[in-house]
Amino acid sequence: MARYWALLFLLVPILGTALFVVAADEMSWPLLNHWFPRDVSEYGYVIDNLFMVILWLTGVVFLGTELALAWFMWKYEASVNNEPAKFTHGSHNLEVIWTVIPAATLLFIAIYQLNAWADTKVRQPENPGATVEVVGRQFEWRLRYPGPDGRFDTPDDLFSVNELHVPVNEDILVHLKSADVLHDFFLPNLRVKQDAVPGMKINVWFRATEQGAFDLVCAELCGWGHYKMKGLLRVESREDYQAYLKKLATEQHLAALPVGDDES
Ligand SMILES: [Cu+2]
Repeated sequence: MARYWALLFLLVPILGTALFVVAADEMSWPLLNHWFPRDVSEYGYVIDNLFMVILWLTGVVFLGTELALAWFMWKYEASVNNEPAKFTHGSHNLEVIWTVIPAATLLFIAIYQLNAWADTKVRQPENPGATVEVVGRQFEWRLRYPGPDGRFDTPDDLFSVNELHVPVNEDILVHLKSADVLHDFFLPNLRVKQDAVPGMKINVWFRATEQGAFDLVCAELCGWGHYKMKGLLRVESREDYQAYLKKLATEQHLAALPVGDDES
């Protein structure tokens, strides 16, 4: 009777695995497709591959430990097991084994992901097609383009809020800042996620391979209005991008006051 507990705990690995399979299988279960959003970036597959490698590693360990737990609960259930408990003082060999295996696994992941890290965090594009400054503040994204002269902090800088336009198939360089607290610049479809830290300018880059409108969200719980810190990434042709900048320039030069003048 009491062995039902072992069966109950056995449901954890079974249901856990089933949920992952269902969530990943968008063909059979389109409504339950909670896996990754569509990847529209040059390096997205690198991040996804790394994620899958780590998921398989941790998945196997998860199944192993959960199955062992259920098995021990079944085998050593007190009401059906009359043998007295045996106490030991541990095993030196076991300690060595379960220290060395995780250490080796972590070392493997560290080496395996070196290229992904380099591509997304170290090898900054030398001649980006567009540069934009993104400032997170409670609770919006403030955007600034350098304008025709290609330089920031000049009178022709262009400003907008929450709607980031970038040209397709070009390297985009983002100068990421925060005006108040920690925010997190997250472009799920481009697999780009970077904290915005007060007092720092952090460079982020990506290359979108498809035109369209995608989410730009804050992935850091940054205050009461965090939920509404939602912007839009519009990936468009170079012509449309230029036209957008021109429109911003016209609007801002018509305005009596500089639009979106940044306090940061
Ligand atoms: Cu935020």
